[in-house]
Amino acid sequence: MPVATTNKMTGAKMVMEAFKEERVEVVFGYPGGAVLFIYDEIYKQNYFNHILTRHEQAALHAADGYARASGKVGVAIITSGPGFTNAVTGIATAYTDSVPLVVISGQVPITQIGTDAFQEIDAVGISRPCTKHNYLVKNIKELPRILKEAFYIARSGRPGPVLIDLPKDISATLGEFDYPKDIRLVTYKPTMKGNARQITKLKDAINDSKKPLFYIGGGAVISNAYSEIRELIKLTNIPAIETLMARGICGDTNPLFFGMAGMHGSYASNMAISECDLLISLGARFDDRITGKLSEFAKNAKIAHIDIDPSSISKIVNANYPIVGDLKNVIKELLNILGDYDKTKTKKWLETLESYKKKHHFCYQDSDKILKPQWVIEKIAQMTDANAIISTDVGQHQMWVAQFYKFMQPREFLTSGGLGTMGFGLPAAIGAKIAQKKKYSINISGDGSIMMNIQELITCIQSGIPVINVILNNNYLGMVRQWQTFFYEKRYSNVDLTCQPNFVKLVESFGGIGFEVKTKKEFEKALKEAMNSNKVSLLDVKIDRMESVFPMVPSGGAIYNMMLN
Ligand SMILES: Cc1ncc(C[n+]2csc(CCOP(=O)(O)OP(=O)(O)O)c2C)c(N)n1
Repeated sequence: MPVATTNKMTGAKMVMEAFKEERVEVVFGYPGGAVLFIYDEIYKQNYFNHILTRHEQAALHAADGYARASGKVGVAIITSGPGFTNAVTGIATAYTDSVPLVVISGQVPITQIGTDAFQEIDAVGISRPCTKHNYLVKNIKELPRILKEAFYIARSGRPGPVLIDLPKDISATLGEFDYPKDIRLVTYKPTMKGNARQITKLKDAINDSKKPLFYIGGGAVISNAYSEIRELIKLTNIPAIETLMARGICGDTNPLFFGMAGMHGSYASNMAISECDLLISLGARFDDRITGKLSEFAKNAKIAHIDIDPSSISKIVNANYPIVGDLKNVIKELLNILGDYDKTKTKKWLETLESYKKKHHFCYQDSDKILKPQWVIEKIAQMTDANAIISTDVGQHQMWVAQFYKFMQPREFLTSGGLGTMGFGLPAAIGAKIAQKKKYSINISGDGSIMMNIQELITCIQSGIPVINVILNNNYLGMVRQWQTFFYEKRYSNVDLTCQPNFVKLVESFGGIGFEVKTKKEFEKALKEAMNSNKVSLLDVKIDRMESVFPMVPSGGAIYNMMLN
């Protein structure tokens, strides 16, 4: 008797069906020979939108920006060989910042793997160190399960990018689409609940501590724990600091928030780390940009480390109170058992930190002759009234944004913290605008960084995505210039960018609107116009060339030794 084959479809169609099951609303990608069957199916379907970027790296950053802004899984499709290698920077960027992505790459047909076929590359091998998990699909029968697992693995536990390398012949092969309802992975079971005994020990440690400090990292954003964290801070009166990746968790006007920590962190936050007696890490990973010289880091403190990823606990700094679990759950549990914590205990400690805040806060010497980048950033915050998602590239502008923009909520700031990828900002802003249509999506970039993915302006035009680009133009690879100023006796080796395109004409040639800005008045006028236009725009803002980012902890130094100006 013939077997009913109602569920039979090609591998390419299975990919579409899985996207439907996973409620994917947007896919970013770039076609090529190895993914032609998939693109043929994309043509036929009408339940998700496909955004054609102009470079595979940008497809990955756009999917990443979408994921960061929405909290959902970002999806990208790329072709084999150069399509895949172009995408590696985007995959690695997402991996370092724990961003959930499902990436489908085309591969040469199974029979040609290992033959140096046209556009063959070992995608699984190359991506091994920069994906949370990866698959080479060898049999059509495996594809439904692999698709289901990929979404699950990408978003669960410590999120990250998952790669599915799909040979072209498999995308054309017919098979049964039995999409699994449940996931059964014997070796992968993220711990969601923290150990009750450990949480009680942490509670006791908090009670015993005279100078406790919450050190909040990107995990707080990922686990959507911000309201619990704000409650915890309020209930205990314990001061808090954030890493770059956690900006917005506390809300910048919170009186118990003492700023961003690390190499370009606030004086008060770095002193708080150096003087606290209990450092409570909430989803932070003790990056070297925060710790500085390890032997001097939080020398007087016992360390509590809460993280969903067991391998990150005690990896860099030994934890006295290790707690594996989802941050939101652990904090809820902690809130349950804290009882009547004596809020007055931290009074003196807060006074000390307040005095540090007063002594050195983020500041700059404003000028009416030349635009200061910090002023521009403050103005953007003021004019958008926190109704914006800000993405950045990498360099001085990134640090000024982290210091001077008033972040009131998480997921308002998208930046490549771990890998530090120039070229991230514009494509990430595209993804962000799709995720949060009602908010302004503003990419604040440097004149060096913007050139790394400027072709994506045309993606914005073609897909009707009105991203605002503000270039803080100092005619330098500014951050490198800053290091050369202080640590290489002003030998400005290969950082001069005085030769640059006419950015206004450039964006106009793409079909957007541009403004050259030299004064405060021009800036306000241009930004207003850009915000009202609903068009792709670019503001070329000429800033003080020699402005530097302060405070600065010299690389490898102790974080209490800050260069303050
Ligand atoms: C892809 C990549 N290449 C090189 C670097 C090293 N790098 C870090 S900051 C920087 C300068 C950035 O200059 P610009 O974009 O003009 O920003 P600014 O520092 O002037 O604000 C460079 C080259 C990097 N982070 N990423």
